[in-house]
Amino acid sequence: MFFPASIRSFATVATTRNPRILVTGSLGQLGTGLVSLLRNKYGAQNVIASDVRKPSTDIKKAGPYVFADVLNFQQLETIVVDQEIDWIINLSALLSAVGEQHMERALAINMSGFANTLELAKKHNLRIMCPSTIGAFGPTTPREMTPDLTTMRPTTIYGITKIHVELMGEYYNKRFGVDFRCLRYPGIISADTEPGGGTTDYAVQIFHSALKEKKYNCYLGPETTLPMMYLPDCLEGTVSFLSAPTESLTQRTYNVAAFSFSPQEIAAKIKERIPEFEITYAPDSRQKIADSWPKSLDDKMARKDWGWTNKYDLDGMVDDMLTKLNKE
Ligand code: AKB
Repeated sequence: MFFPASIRSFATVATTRNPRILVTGSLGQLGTGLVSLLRNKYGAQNVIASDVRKPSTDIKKAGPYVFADVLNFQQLETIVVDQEIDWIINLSALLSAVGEQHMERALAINMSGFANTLELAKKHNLRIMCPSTIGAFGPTTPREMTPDLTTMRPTTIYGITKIHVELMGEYYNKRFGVDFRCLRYPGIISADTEPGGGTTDYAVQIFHSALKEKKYNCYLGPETTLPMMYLPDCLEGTVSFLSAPTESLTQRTYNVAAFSFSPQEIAAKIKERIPEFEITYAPDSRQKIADSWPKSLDDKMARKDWGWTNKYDLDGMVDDMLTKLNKE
């Protein structure tokens, strides 16, 4: 049966009371910061953080935290019903490099886990957001200023599962009116939280090594340019996208970009600030993955439709990362 999107619009929820939000996979690189921003905006008690691990005491103190495994539909549904959830943000995923090592688990979490949350969104009238990635593109995609709609033949399990997320979410939106929203994130650089198992992780590790050891051995070659973004921009952008009026969205999946750099470019920026720093290169299996991804993204639709903008450029990000990590 076809339900027009307007019937399932969530504008009513947003205008009558703050949304109640469940964030899955909240202990990953993005989750802690996203939960905290959402709590500032919508109230601490309205944002339920969840994951399959024990949280730190600080996280536990900051607001509600529950165990939630995206593979367990019934358990998720209990949380959605008991906690009167309106929005679900599914951050549970295995990233590109680790996904190649644990293919079955990546398929399960990234596809079946997402399918559970999407089905819950349909059944309980939820807004659902699940990130996609530059990894959804592939070696036959145009690599410069890659647009939202283009050739997409990813060659990693991660990319394949994220294309699945995009297509299934858009299908549920068209067919059942589910308010599905999706951003294609570039590599995310963060000071307080560590990435895990991605191809772009080097862009975080390099800062830690530069400060501790004054050297870094990079697993990607010097000229491997990839799109990147600083975490504060990623989080602000995500919250703004989540709260954008449904009518402003002309599509459901958007590229978002900030700047691009290669290992030799970021190393030069660090060396300007830490002159003793030296980088060496030992490309491994992640090189092939990085070579199949875009060098830069065209995100004009996100900028036009819901006002996406990045505050940090490359120099601003490098300065802020070094300041924050130096304080630790
Ligand atoms: C990864 O490297 O796998 C992720 C991504 C770009 O989605 N950081």
